[in-house]
Amino acid sequence: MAHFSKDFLWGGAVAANQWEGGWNLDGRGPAMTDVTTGGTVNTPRLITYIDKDGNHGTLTRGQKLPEGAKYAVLPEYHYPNHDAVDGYHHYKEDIALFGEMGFKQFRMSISWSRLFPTGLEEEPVQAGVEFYRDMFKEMRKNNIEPLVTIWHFDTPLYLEEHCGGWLNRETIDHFVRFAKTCFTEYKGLVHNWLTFNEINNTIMFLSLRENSDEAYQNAYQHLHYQFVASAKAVQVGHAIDPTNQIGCMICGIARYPATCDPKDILANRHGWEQNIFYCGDVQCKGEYGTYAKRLWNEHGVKLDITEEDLEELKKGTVDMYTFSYYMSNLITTHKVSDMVGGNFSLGARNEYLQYSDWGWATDPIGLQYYLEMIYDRYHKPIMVVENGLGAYDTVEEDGSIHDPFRIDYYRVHIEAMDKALENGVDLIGYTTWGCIDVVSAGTGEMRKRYGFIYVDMDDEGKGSMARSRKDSFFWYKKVIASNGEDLA
Ligand code: BGP
Repeated sequence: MAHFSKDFLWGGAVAANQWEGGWNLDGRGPAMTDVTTGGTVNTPRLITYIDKDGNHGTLTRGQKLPEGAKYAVLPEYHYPNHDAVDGYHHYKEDIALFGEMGFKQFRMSISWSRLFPTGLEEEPVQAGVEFYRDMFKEMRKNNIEPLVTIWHFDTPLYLEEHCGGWLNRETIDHFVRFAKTCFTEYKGLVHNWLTFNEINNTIMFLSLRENSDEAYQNAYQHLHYQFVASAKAVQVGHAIDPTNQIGCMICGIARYPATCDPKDILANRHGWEQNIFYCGDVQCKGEYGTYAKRLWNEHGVKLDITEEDLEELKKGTVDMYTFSYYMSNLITTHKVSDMVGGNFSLGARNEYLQYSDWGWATDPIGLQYYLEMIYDRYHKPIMVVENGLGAYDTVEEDGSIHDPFRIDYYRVHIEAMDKALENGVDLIGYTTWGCIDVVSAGTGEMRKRYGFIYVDMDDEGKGSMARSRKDSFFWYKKVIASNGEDLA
């Protein structure tokens, strides 16, 4: 007998910049993803610009724009997020397919620059507001509860380029105005919200790119402003509609020490603090953990934090903890010869686990471990709002798509959630990542597919955008209909 409650929120998730497309339609302004090319598992996505002499150039994430240069869309590159999988024109069809699978909840995000093209406007673009309103109405028609991420990696490019982005305290106010617009316009249509997607990414993946004190200074400052923005948005959201449930969203990578060397045990513990607890503690408990001082001191970080900020953090704690879960990593202080390759994977290879084609370790026990540890830490309702396997799909001659590997991945993770429920975790929802194929965030590829629904679109931007049902579509439909009982 499975342990999912009768109102368990089964569903799927996407993000505006990876699903919607329509990047320059109806007044939308650009975001960083619109000047970002596609990459592969081994080659990074590039950010494109024109320098002050008119020469074309590229950067990788975290690199600074040269003096006088401007971000630009260049004709010699393909930008996969421009059209993505055209959810902008297919949302009715997509939501109907989610309804057919029996979704109770659909997680999506609102593109900030579709409402506020530069981020600085006082009033939103009406076409953008209506687009999402119509989408929410469509979900309601299909008995699907929206779960709305307010920020999913898409600060308006103007704010990034001209105003210092999240290193400028004023961005807090721009974000809160955006969030307030969402809470006001969609009152009654939306009850469940997340402020910042994978907020901890800023610190978690930093060491993969660079290790300078300046980089840490910027990362912790950026995070502090986002914490304050989140806390203020939570208060505004509650004031506008007290029934709103607002959550944090953490990139949940479980981590284990690679050996029993006490140095590895401590390094692993410190890794949990820096990468996972740092953000969750502030957003759930309303204050920085005791270890925060150690983390700042390690890099000589001095933050702009006011007394008023600390008050806001206390008043704006979240109602629920949500996280993405794809994999676990091994942490060690020893030199290792067998490192895991692939984007976003860190550390040594775990000989007990299997790895995906993108180097991500499939580890359902890591999900159970994470759920039990986090619930015990915060005692707040939890949702797993991303989980899935990025994999290659083959379309057969008759159009069918057989994806048993995806079904196998989901089965073991749903079983792990069931165990955590049995052990007392208040897990209330599950939205699989990329329930319909979308552009990969990490690599910009289309061929890294997660969906139950296939989209005919390739890495070069060729395809009809037609949707079709994979085998996993019918399987997940059965899982939801049986409330997690029938995983066969
Ligand atoms: C998370 C993001 C998503 C999503 C997912 C899968 O980091 O919140 O936006 O894309 O990871 O990652 P990828 O697309 O790189 O496979």
